[in-house]
Amino acid sequence: MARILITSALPYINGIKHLGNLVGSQLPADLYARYMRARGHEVLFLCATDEHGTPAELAAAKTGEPVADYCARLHAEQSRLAEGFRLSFDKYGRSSSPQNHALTQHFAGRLWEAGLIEERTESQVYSNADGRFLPDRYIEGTCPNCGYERARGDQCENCTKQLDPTDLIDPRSAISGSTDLEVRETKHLYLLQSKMRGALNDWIDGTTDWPILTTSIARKWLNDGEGLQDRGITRDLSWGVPVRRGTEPWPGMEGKVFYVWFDAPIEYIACAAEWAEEQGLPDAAWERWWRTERGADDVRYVQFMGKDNVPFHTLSFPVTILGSGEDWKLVDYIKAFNYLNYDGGQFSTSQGRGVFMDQALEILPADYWRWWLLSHAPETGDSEFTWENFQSSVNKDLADVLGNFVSRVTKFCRSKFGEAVPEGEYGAAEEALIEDLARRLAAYQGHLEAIEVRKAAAELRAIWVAGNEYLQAAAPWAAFKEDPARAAATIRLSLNLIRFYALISRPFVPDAADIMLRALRAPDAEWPEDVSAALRALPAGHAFDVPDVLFRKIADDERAEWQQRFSGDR
Ligand code: B3M
Ligand code: ZN
Repeated sequence: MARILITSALPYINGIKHLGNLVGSQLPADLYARYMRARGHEVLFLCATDEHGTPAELAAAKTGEPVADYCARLHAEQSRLAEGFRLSFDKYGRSSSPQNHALTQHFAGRLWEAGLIEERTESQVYSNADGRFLPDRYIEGTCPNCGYERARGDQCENCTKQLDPTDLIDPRSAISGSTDLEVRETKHLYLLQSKMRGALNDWIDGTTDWPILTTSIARKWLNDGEGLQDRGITRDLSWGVPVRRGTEPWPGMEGKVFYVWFDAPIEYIACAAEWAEEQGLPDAAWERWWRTERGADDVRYVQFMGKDNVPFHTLSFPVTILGSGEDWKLVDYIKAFNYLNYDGGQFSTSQGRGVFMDQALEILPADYWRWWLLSHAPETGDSEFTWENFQSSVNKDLADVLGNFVSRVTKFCRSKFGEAVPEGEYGAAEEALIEDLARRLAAYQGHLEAIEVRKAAAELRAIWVAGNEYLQAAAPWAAFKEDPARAAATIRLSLNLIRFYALISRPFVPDAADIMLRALRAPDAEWPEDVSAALRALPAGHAFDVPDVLFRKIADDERAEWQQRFSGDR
């Protein structure tokens, strides 16, 4: 039995996430966590809301709530949706937790002592009307290059020229529109990432089994000079982790907070501490996951994230960890995802384009979405959600293949043999199926262990199909008259197959799996280590119930209506 620490990238607090966000990290992380638990490993699966930074402040300002209240409300909302999608986090924490405050300040203190933090004075635009410094992208004005009137202080989106805020003609605050701006001096902390280049290179060299998407991004940033620049880790904001050196004040840094990308990954650690506190466990209970000298050397740590987050996890966060000089656990494996597009374009929060987590659960249960998203995970390249594809996957894979098998077998048995597993000797057809399934199960497990999500889904579907083909060929409804014993054997095997399907499908479709297991009165069944034994687990005479329809079909007119509703043209 292994110990596996799993984290998903932390969703930003501002607003409800769309299905592309879900499949880019949290959902595949859940698949892996569920599978590893089912195989008997000890798993700690953590995620949290990423609550600091300007977007959170602005979102709160928009609703008129104090930012702390806004974050508390959105955290509760995101937790509810995570439960709705059956994301089996051991803890869904908050980057604004006291644990993260303390740890972030602790790391800053250690990095300072190690000579990896430098204080620098710089000039920045201050808005008198807003009473705050403005980050570059919150300054708007006319582009000196192309004349576009809504260029941002970091870049003109019309001609793509990189800009400094002082390049803009007629600059104004993007928050209030005020032109009462001035340039003021302000002091900030810089993390001297470049000093850690050697250590990072050694570490990445030592990782032999990382997926190409991850290492290529890491190496590009590490070696092309651009990536490993010294990085400002503080901001002039009020919402965030106050700048301190450990528990000491930081002279000259009063009223400032750490930059959100400095404190967010540290929440992976703090979240374990939040988990231990919630469970009423001592600190040693979370430290054995995170501190190598307290046992975390034995832990396999796997991170899930979208590809845009890779540099922060392969460079910035490791700089924090390695630079501290302490015995913190480093990530062992990073699984990164490309993007999911929506119906010929992108998901867009501002235009209401695409399906968001709350809307998805309003129209269909979690399993429908889990199955489609995971079986189309954007692994090797970007992938695309279309309603036609979603409808056909749900109707074919879930309703016609898995759902129909369960309903046909249980109903036929009830009408011919009653609601209990019939007696019946397995013959050549059953043995051939068992052999085929044993091969397929091994492949399926291999894909899940390698976190090859689409391949795992494809193998699972093939396993469902194999059972259907067996049943179709054995045709117990026809055999029943001539050879009732043969029909009984087929049904005995098929009922056992439902149990087997439930167990192995559970990481993908947990609710359907639970319904199947309850109907078979086998709720505590465990992962089928041996197919032959698993398909004999329910003995003759074992009672069952016919479950309700597992998956309903999506009709054409519903599909058309949803397509219209989520198109963003409104
Ligand atoms: N919140 C960005 C994102 O969701 C960011 C991830 C933080 S992981 C420490 O894409
Ligand atoms: Zn321009």
